[in-house]
Amino acid sequence: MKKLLLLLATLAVLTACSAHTVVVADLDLLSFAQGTEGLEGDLNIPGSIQVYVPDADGDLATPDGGQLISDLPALDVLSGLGIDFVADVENTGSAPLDLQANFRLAPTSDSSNIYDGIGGDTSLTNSSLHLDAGASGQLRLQIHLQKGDPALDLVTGDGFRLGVELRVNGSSTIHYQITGFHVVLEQRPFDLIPEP
Ligand SMILES: [Ca+2]
Repeated sequence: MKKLLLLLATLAVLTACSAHTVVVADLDLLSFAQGTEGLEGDLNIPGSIQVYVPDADGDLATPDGGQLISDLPALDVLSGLGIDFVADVENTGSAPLDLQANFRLAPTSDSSNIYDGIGGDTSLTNSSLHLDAGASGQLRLQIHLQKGDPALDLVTGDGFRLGVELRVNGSSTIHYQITGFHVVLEQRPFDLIPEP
């Protein structure tokens, strides 16, 4: 009887596991970058600027296709997508600054501009930060999409695109460093079993 109970308990655990999501990939997007170019630097803010990271066209100030993420297994059966972006920012000038960040997700086909609302790109979340002269702060964007969220439909077997639009207002200078950009892919083990 003890054995049977143990077996039933084991089955219950296995059943629970099959309905759970598992993390299948934890991507560190910073490892895709070429050195520190675009990840750390100083910007002069002459009233207002907009920059787009990661920079895909050699100019931080122009919107582009962002970071293409592809060639990963089972992207078409994702049950969840987590994104975590962190940037450390210091106001190195003598006037206050306001920063706003907007996270974008787009299908692979939207290769020229994932910030214009045309071709399928969408806004995922916003974050803002006020920095007095000499102050430091952290800009963080965290998202967890789950099955049923329309934004997750933009992720297909071909991949997807990601990017952040940063707007800075004020007349000062900043030093910035992007310290984290992780993407976590989640799947249900059941979905990974090929249909006969
Ligand atoms: Ca677009």
